[in-house]
Amino acid sequence: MTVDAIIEIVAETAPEIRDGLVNRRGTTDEQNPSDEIQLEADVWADERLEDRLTALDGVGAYASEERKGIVEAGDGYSVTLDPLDGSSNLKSNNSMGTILGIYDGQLPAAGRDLVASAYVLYGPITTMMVARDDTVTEYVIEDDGSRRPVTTDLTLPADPVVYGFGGGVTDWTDEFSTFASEIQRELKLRYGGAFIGDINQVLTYGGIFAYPELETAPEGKLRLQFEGIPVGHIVATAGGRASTGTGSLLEVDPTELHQRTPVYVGNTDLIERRERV
Ligand code: FDP
Repeated sequence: MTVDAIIEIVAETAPEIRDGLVNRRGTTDEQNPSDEIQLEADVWADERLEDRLTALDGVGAYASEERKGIVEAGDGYSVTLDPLDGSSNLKSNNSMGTILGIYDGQLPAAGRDLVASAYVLYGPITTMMVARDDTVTEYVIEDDGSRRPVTTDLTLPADPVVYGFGGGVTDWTDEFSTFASEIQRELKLRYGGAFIGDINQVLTYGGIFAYPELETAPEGKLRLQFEGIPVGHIVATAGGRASTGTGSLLEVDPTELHQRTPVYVGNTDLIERRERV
């Protein structure tokens, strides 16, 4: 069925994206719709995935963090991609990811329209986390693009261990600083600068990731449609909670494709504590 085929295409493309990074570390002269300078790798990964996904029967629309508009492809699911999440890590050779959302509805779409979400992590090994049918499965992706499940029914560990908070400390709001100083006394810092790398730490060890609202950017940095909702869905399906800091991230109705949002994801009690501050 189409949902399987979409996930399959992203998995099959992952080794090719990984292999192609080495010669695409430079920047382009272009900016993405969020006014960030695009890397050659961002544009290339987006084009690869757009070509393959829009050719699939049952894909109705394709949208990505790297292009302004929606590519209409016929009738069927709306597919969103952050083709290379955390691509500024390419310069320093650190982890990056690809984030996928599959929505049964027109874009921009809310969390309730998601039928599946997934991410690929380009770490020392290539893995894929898939949330669908109320369960999360972690796969290893082999060099030929095939997938092998390594963890089924993945759930967040009950006792949280790690935290990662984005944004400059001097740009944090007083409210967030108060919350952060409590957490910093309880958990161990793990922040690598790529959402997917940092989220995988939280799903593995338990804890909290936040890219909060900032004094200079009240909407934070991460994109609701391409990053917040799909990753929030994976964390919620694994038994955690995804929030804007004041309410569920999965209940937000996006008004613009590229809108940003504060993101808080991780163990439910930690996220609820933030919502109560
Ligand atoms: P990047 O700018 O490298 O694409 O998507 C935005 C993102 O990375 C996330 O992956 C990451 O969590 C965050 O930005 C890192 O931002 P900071 O550099 O401000 O820490």
